[in-house]
Amino acid sequence: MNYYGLVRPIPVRTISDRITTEQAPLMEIDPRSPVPKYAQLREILLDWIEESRLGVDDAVPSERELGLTYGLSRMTVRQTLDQLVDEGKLYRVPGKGTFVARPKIEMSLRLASFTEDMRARGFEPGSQDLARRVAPASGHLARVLGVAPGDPIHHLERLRTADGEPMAVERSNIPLALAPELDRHSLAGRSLYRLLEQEYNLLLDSGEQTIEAGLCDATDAKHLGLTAGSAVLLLQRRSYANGTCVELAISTYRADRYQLHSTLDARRSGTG
Ligand code: 16G
Repeated sequence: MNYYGLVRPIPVRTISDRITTEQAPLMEIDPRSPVPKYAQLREILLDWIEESRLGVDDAVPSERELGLTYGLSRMTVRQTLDQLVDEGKLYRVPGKGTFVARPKIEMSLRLASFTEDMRARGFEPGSQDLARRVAPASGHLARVLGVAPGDPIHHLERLRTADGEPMAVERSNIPLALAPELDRHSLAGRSLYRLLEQEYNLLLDSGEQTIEAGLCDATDAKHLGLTAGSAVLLLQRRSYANGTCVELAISTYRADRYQLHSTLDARRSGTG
């Protein structure tokens, strides 16, 4: 932890040192700025993190020290730290202090398996079976999967981990007719998509997904090591192989570890 190293040599850049406003990071609190002081301090702390002056798990200087360095009241400093904790940029350890959190994982918006996605990011994917059963499709599930009501459906509930850390609870619904003996294969530490491809020749080639904000219920909170009511991302994904719906997955992802990122295209139709 470079706690002390940090507090001493913070170079304070003044307005007159600036070459351009874009190049010059805001390094001091400007009392005349219309930007509230807690928000200015937030920018400063974000600069420290982005410029790697504060690394993951490094301690942030105490409220008292930040207050002294920047001439701010403890209440203002606390407001900044609270906000950064809420945003998942910092975390608190009671009795120890406030530390820099790991960056969130960007949720893949491609049709990739969890295993593939985690490996691509340098994490070791893991999977624990939570529940498995075969049950007749309700009218709703039958409609979503494109089968007849009452058709047998595999329900697989898995806890997905990255480097051993719980990340998501995934509940997959797969028509039994497409993967007849799926329930005889253990999925612990194994890729479902791989198994579907190798054993049933089902290569998932398209999908659709909705993502919404939600609050974690008590069951998933226990699996994910969260408090019930924590923010989560709720995903519903339908995946297809050659036009046939193979899986409806209903998943709960930790919102403190995942974020969405997409590139935006401003081109409008008709403008070439
Ligand atoms: C993804 C899918 C899930 C699928 C799983 C298979 C989402 C958000 N994710 O995590 O539907 O079951 O990949 O992963 O729906 P696996 O092949 O590693 O078991």
